[in-house]
Amino acid sequence: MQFDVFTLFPEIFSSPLDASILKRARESGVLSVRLHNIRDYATDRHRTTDDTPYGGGGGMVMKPEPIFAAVKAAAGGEQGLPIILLSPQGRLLTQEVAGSLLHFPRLCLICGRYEGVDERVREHLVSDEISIGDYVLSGGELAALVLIEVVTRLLPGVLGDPAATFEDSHARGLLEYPHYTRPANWRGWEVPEVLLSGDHAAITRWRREQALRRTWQRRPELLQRARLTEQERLLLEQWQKETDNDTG
Ligand code: 9D3
Repeated sequence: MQFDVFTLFPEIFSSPLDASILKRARESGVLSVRLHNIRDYATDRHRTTDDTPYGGGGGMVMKPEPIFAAVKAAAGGEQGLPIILLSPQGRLLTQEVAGSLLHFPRLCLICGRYEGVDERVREHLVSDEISIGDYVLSGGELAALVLIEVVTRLLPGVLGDPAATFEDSHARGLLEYPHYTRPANWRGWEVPEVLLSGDHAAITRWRREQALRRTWQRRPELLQRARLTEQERLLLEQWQKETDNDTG
């Protein structure tokens, strides 16, 4: 998978792409990230990439010409090539959205800065607009890195054990169960006995219940779309009755 990233701050990408999973994916050839500095495509003497907004108001807006020129130079008019703007107004990045991007061999990511980009970039260049959540970043770069990481983890051969990916909490639509490692007793804090029992059926049951309970307590909205067994639905009903009794 190839990402072409358009940014005024390519240096932001160095460390994240040069460590851990993203580093290995690049070394193995599964992932390629090409960084394009938008400033290199500004043609005036000061290589200007931003300007004051028409109509007034504070802040600066990214000029359209250098962005169009950069994308044209890197991607030409390649048919069906997604050109994604990272923006607070985009659709929310989810595991499902990441999965839908997987079948493209190549993606262009435009990172905005300042107050945003000239609207004509959106209207006439961009094919998709993605946000990573409802909080304020200084620009699209960290969001682009999040997108690259989320998508890369889904590429075949990137993670060691595909079964582990499948069991990922978010794959099942639930939060994770609690994890423990040695020592079994640390400062008097014990690991739950069932995990030491060697009874794999009991361990699986315990983990399912823990994952379900956590989701119900912390992210109940996830339960609407979670893939649950009949057993799990009964447990939920039972917990709900218990709370209704306690609070009623
Ligand atoms: C404080 C500035 N805001 C004025 C109302 C608007 C604003 C402009 C530009 C807020 C953030 C940004 C820069 N953010 C991104 O480019 C961005 C982003 C984000 O801020 N949150 C979540 N996802 C994304 S993707 C790109």
